[in-house]
Order: sequence, then C-alpha cells, then structure tokens
Amino acid sequence: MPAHESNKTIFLEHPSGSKAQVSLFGATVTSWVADNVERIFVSKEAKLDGSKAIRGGIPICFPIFGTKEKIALPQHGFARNNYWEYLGIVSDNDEVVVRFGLKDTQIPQEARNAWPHSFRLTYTVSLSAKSIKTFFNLKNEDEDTFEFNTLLHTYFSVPDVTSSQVQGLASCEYVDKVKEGAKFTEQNENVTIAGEVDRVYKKVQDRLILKVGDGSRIQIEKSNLKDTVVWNPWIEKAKAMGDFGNEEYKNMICVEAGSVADWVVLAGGQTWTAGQTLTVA
Ligand code: TA6
Repeated sequence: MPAHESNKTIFLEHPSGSKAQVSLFGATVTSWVADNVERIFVSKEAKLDGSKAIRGGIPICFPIFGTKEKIALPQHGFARNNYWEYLGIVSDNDEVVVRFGLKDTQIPQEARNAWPHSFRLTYTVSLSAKSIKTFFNLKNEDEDTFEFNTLLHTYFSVPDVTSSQVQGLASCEYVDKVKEGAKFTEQNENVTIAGEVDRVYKKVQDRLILKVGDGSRIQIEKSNLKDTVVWNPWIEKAKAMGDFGNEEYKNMICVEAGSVADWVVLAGGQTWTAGQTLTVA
C-alpha cells in the first residue's frame, strides 16, 4: 500500500522499496529510507507526543527563523509545532505523493495574534526510488503584503559527523552564530565538522552534496530558497538539549535549505512555492 495513516503518522512505501514517514505534527518527515538505509536523524529523546517540535527529521520553520524581537512566536515559528491536516495521496508508478495543509484558522489564537495574517500552506512530500521531495506552496490570503522566513531544518543521519563533508559552499558569505554573528567567506570546497557549527550561508547555489562519510552521497537541490544553514551542536549544546542525547551530535548533521537571511515578501492574494529534492547517489 503506497500510503497509510496510523497514530497521526503517514507511512509511505514506493514500489522500489524506499520508504518514508511523515508525522502530522509539524508535517515533519521523520524517516526516509533509500537503498535500505535510514537517511534522516531523529533523536532517541525526541518528544513525539505533540508537546514540542520533533528533535530531528525535516521540521518546517515558518513564518520566522530563529526568534524575532517584534514577533512573539517560539523559535523557528509555529509550523513545526502544530498539527497539520492530511490532504491525501496521489500515487503513480514513479512517485508516491502525499499532501498536508495548514491554515491560519488551525493555529492557536496566541500565534495568530503574534503573526496576524491569513495564509494557507500546502506541503507536498514526494517519494521515489532514490529521492524525496519536500515542497510547500504558500498563499497570502490577506489583501495586504506580508513577509516571512522559511527553512527546511533537515537532520541527516551520519555514522560519524567528523567524517562528513558538505560540498558546494566555497566563496559563500556566512554568518557564524558560534562567533557572535561575525561574517566570513567560506574558503573550503568541503565544509567539515570538528566542533560546534552554526552558520547561515547566504546566496548559496541550488545544488549541494552531503558526503555522508560512509562512501554515500546525498544531493541536496533547493528550489526558490536562497540560503543554507549548517548546524551541529557538538558536545556542550548537545548536553544542553533535553530532547537530544549527549552523544548524538556524533551521528547527525543539519544542512538546511531556506530563505532566512532576508524576509520573503508576498503580496496579498499571491502564492509562493519553494522546497528541496534529496537524492541518494
Ligand atoms: O538551524 C540551526 C539553529 O538555528 C541553531 O541555532 C539551533 O538553535 C537549532 O536551530 C535548533 O533549534 P531548536 O529551536 O530546534 O532547538
């Protein structure tokens, strides 16, 4: 069966044997198995009861990234910590496609007060033999323009993060959140992790390669998203997160496609589509 729902989770299976899972909480992809290997990291300590955003998977950051002084929303916004509506399945021989929806009328009043705009988000997850696509379509249902950030906060599972590399960021300017937001230009074709990394790379090319470290590669192709965040909490930040194992930093790396360095401006009545395609190579 290409897709079925159980316990507020949608289970997808492609004829090739690839699989995925999407929690209705945050429409969070919590598993992607390709070539019989789990590619997505979810912490063993993650809360899966809807009490907080899932620590891992592909959380959707919207309408803000981080926190904003004048917008009283939790870090990374409300999309990842509210239940989305399951809109059903479209399936053919090549892809299993499921869709999820979130409207302003479905979020708590407190969040609506903090970000008082009428919107409709439709999120599409498409599973094929070697790829998973996660795209969202946002409609501004206000008459007035609004602005937002958005980002796919993808946690990749790796055997040893010190052996992983992110290829394709050379010459990109980045903001280093580990160095008080200082700005640098990436000098390396391959970014490696040997300590806490929390960088917002700006105006990044659409195709990056995650060299997992076990000989496999994952192509990360973003669409209509300008920036990419690379994050690993390392030792001290790992200990500080209650929903993250102290040693789990060794087995994950976040490479996050988004538009976060600047606001995206969307006129009333207009729609905006963006997303990413992850492909095992
Ligand atoms: O994407 C990197 C980041 O912004 C880090 O600064 C860290 O805060 C991470 O997101 C996780 O944020 P969360 O709110 O999920 O704990």
